[in-house]
Amino acid sequence: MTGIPVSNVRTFALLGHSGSGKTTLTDAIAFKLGLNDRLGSVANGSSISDTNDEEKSRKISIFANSFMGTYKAGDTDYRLAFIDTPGAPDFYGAVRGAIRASDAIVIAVDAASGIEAGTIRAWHACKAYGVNSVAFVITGLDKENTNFLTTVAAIREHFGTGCCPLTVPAADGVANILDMGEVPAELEESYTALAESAAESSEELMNKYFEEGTLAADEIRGGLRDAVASGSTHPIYVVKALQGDGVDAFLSSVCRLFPAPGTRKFADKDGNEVKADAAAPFVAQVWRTAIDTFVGQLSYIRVLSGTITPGMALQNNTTGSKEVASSLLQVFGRKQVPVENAGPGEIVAIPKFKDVHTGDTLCAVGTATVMPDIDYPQPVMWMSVHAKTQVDEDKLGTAMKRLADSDPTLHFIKDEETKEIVMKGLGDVHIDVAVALMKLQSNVNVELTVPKVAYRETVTGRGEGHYKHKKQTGGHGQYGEVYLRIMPKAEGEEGFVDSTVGGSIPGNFMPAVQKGVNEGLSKGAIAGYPVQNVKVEVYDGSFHPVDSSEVAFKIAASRAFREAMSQAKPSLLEPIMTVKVTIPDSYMGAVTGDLNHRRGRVLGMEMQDELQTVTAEVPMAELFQYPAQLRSMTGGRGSFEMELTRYDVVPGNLAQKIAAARQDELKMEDE
Ligand SMILES: Nc1nc2c(ncn2[C@@H]2O[C@H](COP(=O)(O)OP(=O)(O)OP(=O)(O)O)[C@@H](O)[C@H]2O)c(=O)[nH]1
Ligand SMILES: [Mg+2]
Repeated sequence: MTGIPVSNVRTFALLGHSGSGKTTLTDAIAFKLGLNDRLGSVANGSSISDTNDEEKSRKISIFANSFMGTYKAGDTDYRLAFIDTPGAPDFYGAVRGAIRASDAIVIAVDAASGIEAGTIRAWHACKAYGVNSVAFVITGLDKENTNFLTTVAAIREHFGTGCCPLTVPAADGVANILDMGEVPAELEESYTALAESAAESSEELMNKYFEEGTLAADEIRGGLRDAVASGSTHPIYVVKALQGDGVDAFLSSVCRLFPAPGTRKFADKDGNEVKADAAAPFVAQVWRTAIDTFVGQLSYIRVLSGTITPGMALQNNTTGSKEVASSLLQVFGRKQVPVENAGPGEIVAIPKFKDVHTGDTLCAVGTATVMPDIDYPQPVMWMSVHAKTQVDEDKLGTAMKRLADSDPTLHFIKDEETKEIVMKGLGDVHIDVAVALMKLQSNVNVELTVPKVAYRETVTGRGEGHYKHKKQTGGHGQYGEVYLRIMPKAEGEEGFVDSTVGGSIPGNFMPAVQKGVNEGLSKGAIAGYPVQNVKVEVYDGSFHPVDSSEVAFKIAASRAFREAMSQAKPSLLEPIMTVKVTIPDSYMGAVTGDLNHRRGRVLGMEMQDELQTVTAEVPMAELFQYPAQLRSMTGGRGSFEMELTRYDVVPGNLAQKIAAARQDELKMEDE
């Protein structure tokens, strides 16, 4: 038992651009909280947070790792739960989970790089997903050519004058501006901003502020808590994590100013508030699922209400399964620290549930609460996955399931048209890491290829087809004759129309005729791709009272279809994606030029917070390598999303090439 009341729990996540120093700060905090007996380092692979082999070799975070510890601020013990998230857009799914689990967000800004695409994305995510309490931490101030006030100005310029420095560089490290006594001239404006924010929290303070023109540090502190809770003030901190400077000042302020559980309102699917009451029935949401080499599946929960203890019986209100919390753990790499209980705001990992997934709601038996799903970004990159050997093939299913269970942004889909297994993710790094994790977690080796495009065929004109299938030499003969025409299908029209009159094709053979047509539709006329958006009208034919059969009519229909297709100006269709590319303004020329190069059509541009969003329609075939190319074009400052919009005609010369390649492929399949 920690014995720490819910009002003294602080739960926050670190967000920011990749490389902005989140993990380095995490190591400094973890060391301060005594979670580690030495200061971990990203650079030398000893970080308490980046412990996966892939994280260590790439020197980036991939997972959202959570930590809990106790910190004394003044005479009071506080329970801190915090999450280090990855900054790379490829692992943005982890960030969404972490936001759901947190009451406050701290955005890291590297003084050497300033405000980056990842900083802005983090800020918008807080707004979009209901976190009011957002603070900033300036890192990297020990680097050359950096300046504290310049970075503060950049933050205020982007995110408003509610962003005010609270801890600042001082002669002997870092100091809290409210403890400085004499505030240096260059920080006076910041101090005034803090005083004004604090004054707005109560009438009493407001009156005093008007009368005296300023407030004392303690009065400001009192008012700031409300201002941080409501999001009218965003504290800016300075931490020199590598030197250990400013960590205490940061943590003390987090304890004093950040909101306690219950301040950020969590409501269930029906809109009922789930109160942060340690004595209420237990409710928690799974915000992350991890695969651990030793214990298997680990479900990370954020407790919303009530208190959980090891051995407790639970129900999963999302899947309906009955579960038991075998143990409560904190996991840092290979180290597992048992936790005795967890109450509102706390984060623990629970191993070996039967049927629990990310986003599920776990409750005390008899409690019906279901939390809203966590919203994840849609995939923007896909590759086909092929097992290297039969041994790999046999284990591929398990490997894919493990990965998909632990990463809601990674999808495996069997494409029925191309017969390939397609892995969809948020970018090339995401896909590369997934391949590495398959090897690491399941010892499965796979190769990737650019996916086959699911082309379609259609017609742009009308065509007539006729075939008489007649074999009447000796014995039981075969006879069926079909006349049909084919044309583009208008919206709402039937695809197959029987307009025969006078029983030229008897009704009982019409299903066989339709089968023959369907066979033709599934194979196409140009390159063997399925045909869509055509109308087939069967208008005449003939039959023989003895020799006609279903088979004969099916053959006749399929041959007539082929003839009609070839006359009806068939064309190849390809999937067209609508893409939204978000980039700093300076990359506009390069990015739109490149989109044109990809046969894209720019539909519009929109500017927000110095970022341009270009909307364009681009053929899917041109986008498979786009995430990596966009990154190299924009130095990692671009991001994009896309979705399938429609199918459109492939230009003639390209269509010929595709058809030729497809014919070769079909020949190979036949051999
Ligand atoms: N000089 C200096 N280097 C820093 C500081 N903070 C981080 N670094 C270095 O910058 C690199 C990236 O730091 P990380 O802490 O891994 O950054 P991150 O934000 O966790 O990055 P992602 O996990 O990729 O999003 C590492 O080599 C750190 O040692 C700092 O305050 N000063
Ligand atoms: Mg990191």
